[in-house]
Amino acid sequence: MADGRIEPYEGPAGGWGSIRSVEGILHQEGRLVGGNALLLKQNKEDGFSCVSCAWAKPAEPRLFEYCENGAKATAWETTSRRIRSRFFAEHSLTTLRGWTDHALEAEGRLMRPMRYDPGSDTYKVVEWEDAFREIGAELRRLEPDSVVFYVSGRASLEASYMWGLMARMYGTNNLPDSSNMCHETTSVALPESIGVPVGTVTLEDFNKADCLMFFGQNPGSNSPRMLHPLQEAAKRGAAIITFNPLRERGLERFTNPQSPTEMLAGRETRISSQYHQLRAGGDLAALTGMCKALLEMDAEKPVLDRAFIAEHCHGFDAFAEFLRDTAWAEIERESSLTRDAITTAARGYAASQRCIAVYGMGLTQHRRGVETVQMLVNLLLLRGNIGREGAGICPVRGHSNVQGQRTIGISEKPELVPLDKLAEQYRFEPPRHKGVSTVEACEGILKGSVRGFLSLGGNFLRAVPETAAMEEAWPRMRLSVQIATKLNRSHLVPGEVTFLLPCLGRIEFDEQQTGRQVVSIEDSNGQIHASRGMTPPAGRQLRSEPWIIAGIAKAALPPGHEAPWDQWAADYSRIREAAQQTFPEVFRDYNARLGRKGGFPRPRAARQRVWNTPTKRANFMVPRSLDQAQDGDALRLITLRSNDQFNTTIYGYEDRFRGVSGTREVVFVGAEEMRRLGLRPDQYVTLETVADDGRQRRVGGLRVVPYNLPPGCIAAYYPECNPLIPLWHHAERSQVPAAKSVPVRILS
Ligand SMILES: Nc1nc2c(c(=O)[nH]1)N[C@H]1C(S)=C(S)[C@@H](COP(=O)(O)OP(=O)(O)OC[C@H]3O[C@@H](n4cnc5c(=O)[nH]c(N)nc54)[C@H](O)[C@@H]3O)O[C@H]1N2
Ligand SMILES: Nc1nc2c(c(=O)[nH]1)N[C@H]1C(S)=C(S)[C@@H](COP(=O)(O)OP(=O)(O)OC[C@H]3O[C@@H](n4cnc5c(=O)[nH]c(N)nc54)[C@H](O)[C@@H]3O)O[C@H]1N2
Ligand SMILES: [Mo]
Repeated sequence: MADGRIEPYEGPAGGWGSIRSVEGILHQEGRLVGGNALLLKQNKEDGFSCVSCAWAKPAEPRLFEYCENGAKATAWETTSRRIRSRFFAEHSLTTLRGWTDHALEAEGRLMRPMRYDPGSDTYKVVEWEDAFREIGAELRRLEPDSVVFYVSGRASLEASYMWGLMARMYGTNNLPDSSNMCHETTSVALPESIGVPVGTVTLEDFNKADCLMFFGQNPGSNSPRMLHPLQEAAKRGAAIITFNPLRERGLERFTNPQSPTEMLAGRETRISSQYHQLRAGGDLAALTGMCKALLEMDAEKPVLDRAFIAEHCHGFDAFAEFLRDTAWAEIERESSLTRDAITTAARGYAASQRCIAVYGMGLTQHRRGVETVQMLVNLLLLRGNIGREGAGICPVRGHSNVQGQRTIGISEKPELVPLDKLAEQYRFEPPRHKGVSTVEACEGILKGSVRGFLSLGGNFLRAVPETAAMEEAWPRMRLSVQIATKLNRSHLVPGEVTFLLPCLGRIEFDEQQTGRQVVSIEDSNGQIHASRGMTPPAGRQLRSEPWIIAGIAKAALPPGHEAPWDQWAADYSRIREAAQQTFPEVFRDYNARLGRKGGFPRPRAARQRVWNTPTKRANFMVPRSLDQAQDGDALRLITLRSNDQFNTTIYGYEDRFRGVSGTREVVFVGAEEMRRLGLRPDQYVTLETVADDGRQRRVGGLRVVPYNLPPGCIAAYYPECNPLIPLWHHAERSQVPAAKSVPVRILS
């Protein structure tokens, strides 16, 4: 890997940089002519749902309803590059384990089902039917609870429904998904506070809000289509109040690459009206401070929505007492913001009538993430900002259908799934005990209790913490089955019996017995809509996810555990009918409503101020304390996404906004820490985890990049830094790995 170029980027988010970047990847993936036409169908009524982020798709789309990173995702999936069987004959798995994440996926689409051959340490072609027969035989020999059925959040509602049912008929609730590393914190926090597991806002609310607060979410890279409503909000004078240790360009200024006037005039819109660079994990304290400031302001002049609190909320008095008892000194220490700064933020909020609070991994991936999300809800409740037009809570989900998977039954928690319904519908006795989350699956793999692992997409080994120990333990498993579009690290660490099964991507035509199929997904704003394939499949041997799941289910399930697997694989509208029967409230008239323009919304009671909580009210939640972690004088490492990646998929080495090009082997360090630690720019260092569990965790060869960061925290890229995250370092209760405050020291 070249040393790369480090140069501050002065441009806005969007703008010409964005256009050049899209052209670059279309060219690289051999998609120059067809690619542009395809992009016109992205996020359209008669087209496909983007395979990148989960941000809402408007019912009245723009001509170009895609962004720089959506275009990259499309080019990456529809690439003209192919992995032929010859490739595997020529490269052993041992060799391939020396390749980078980028190099592996850049080889192109997987083309044939493969079985690992331990003798030659290579993958060899297998026929689909043989693969199913062998996988079925292995599964029948294993204890159901020793097998894990992981899903990454891209699989459609239809595939996810079948996957969940297959696991339960097999006999286990071991159904972790990527959400366990992501917004599980939200799924634990919000039901207790407001009685729904998801956000409460729609796209129209964004057009009506006069205040937006951003906590730990980076729209410029991770949900760039959101920059349009953000820009419109900024232009109409809405307050945009941001909390982030880093100054992220998309939250600072934006030029709409689809507006000729803005592009030609070089006109930028300033986005955030206030930008607070707090320390990593400082949000719980900062939010507490904002609530406290509101209470203090209210003593002078009413700013609380007393009527809403009296009619709809529970626990206000205890919460107010907690705020009075919490000293500003503690708030300032934990957040690293001044009382003045926090009060200014509170004033901006108090001046608004309709406020939306947006958040992402900067809140969920911390030890005290659940309490932090609940404190954000407290702040909204104080001014009645839930269940009202132009206001609400907005967790920005990651994968395009990760929210939908939970809706349609992918969960390790049996209480979240209508098991009685499934029992009745399919005449079997579903397992009633809890399954494993992602962290628990990792624990099981480390101690040997997990014997089989099936993965519907994703790159589990690269996405989870504790990379070294996980890779060491994986080969002791009996069975590893990976269903995927592109080659990644998780495919290169085999179990005793290992299959790699190539599937169609969402952008491709999905022809089945009854014709071309449509799938559906639920976006981050609770809207369920259809997605149609638009391009010929990359190869004749590729199969759809529902077809593959049907094949495994038929081979693995004991007699008497029957569902119409073949009918479902032949006609996805039949899967939707079945899902409608299982979840009648959410998926009422599923097939009919899917055909509507813009799809249909899932019910979210909190929008109507109906509170499905134990108290039947919206609850003010009081945290145990304000400190995130007892990490002493360790630095808090934030693991970041670049603008040129989708999770473990590394498109390239251009993190334009952060001015890093040609390398990912860097660590961002603030001026004060540079001085304190005596570091020089461009010096190479090693990061070491600070933990007293007797295990050494290090990542070396990182080039020091001076960066605007508050004292006490540094930043580097995910997944390169995952070897540093101890498995036990996760959010309390939600078990989301605390990837935004890993305790480390710098060795130079
Ligand atoms: N192009 C692209 N799009 C994506 C993805 C991708 O990798 N690439 N991934 C998808 C997925 S699965 C997800 S979950 C989302 C992730 O999208 P985001 O939620 O935006 O996740 P990150 O980029 O990991 O981090 C978000 C921000 O949190 C800030 N941050 C870190 N620590 C703290 C903190 O303690 N407090 C505060 N207030 N801020 C903090 C970081 O500086 C960063 O700006 O995006 C989805 N969309
Ligand atoms: N340190 C650190 N770790 C993190 C995070 C972090 O911020 N910091 N973020 C966490 C988060 S938010 C998430 S969501 C996880 C992501 O974890 P995963 O969802 O497991 O990982 P991805 O990188 O999204 O998976 C990419 C792979 O999916 C496969 N794929 C792509 N499209 C399809 C398809 O249509 N079908 C199938 N079957 N396969 C497909 C391709 O083979 C590709 O290589 O990582 C988590 N890990
Ligand atoms: Mo995610």
